[in-house]
Amino acid sequence: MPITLEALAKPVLVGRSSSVFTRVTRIFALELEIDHAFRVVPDLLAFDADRYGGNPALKLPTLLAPSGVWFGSLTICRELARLSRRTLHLVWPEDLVAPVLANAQELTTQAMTTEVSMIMAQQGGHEASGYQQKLRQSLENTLGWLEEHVAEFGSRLPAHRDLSYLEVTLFCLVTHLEFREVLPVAGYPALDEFRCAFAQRSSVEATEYHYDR
Ligand SMILES: N[C@@H](CCC(=O)N[C@@H](CS)C(=O)NCC(=O)O)C(=O)O
Repeated sequence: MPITLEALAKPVLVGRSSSVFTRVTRIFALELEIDHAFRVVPDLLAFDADRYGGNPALKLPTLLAPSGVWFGSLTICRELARLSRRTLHLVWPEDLVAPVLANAQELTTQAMTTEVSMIMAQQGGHEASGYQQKLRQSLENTLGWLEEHVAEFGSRLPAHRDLSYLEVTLFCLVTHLEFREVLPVAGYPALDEFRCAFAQRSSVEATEYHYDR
């Protein structure tokens, strides 16, 4: 059915409760107190863009808002911030001027993408190819780098921040690796400490990963 944005009573987030990129947007929506609806994408192998809220890349999440259709987690989080009545101090990727923070953001979002590729490749039922082995190595190298540097992030990010895209994405990545049993985080004590500290937020508790029925 075509999307009539004007008819929306409230913004609709199109995604999955088991999706790493969707969780990023759900945490932002809760922290920003955006009243919204959630529409589940039932089949990630569907070829029809309408199933993904209209995203021609066949990816989720997508936000349907009165202002238009927004593709991808960062784009969505920015629109949620514009829609919000709250004046939170948000830290975006472009605010990360220290190399360690900018690199951490790059590596975190790349690791999320790598993990998605690994999971989607398994759905095809293929045997592990040389490229899939490279993806795993890339993920392990990246987790090693993040483990080495994560203790610096807290002190280098602005002290008075309410929320940073870096910390939300890193939290969603680390917990998703556990949830999908891609990589046990037990071997990364500093990342695990970060995870425990960030998990104190109520927005985290309300967005626990689970499979939609
Ligand atoms: N750049 C996108 C990436 C979104 C993405 O990869 N989403 C995954 C779900 S977590 C997806 O759509 N997977 C289906 C596929 O890769 O075909 C974003 O930032 O939201």
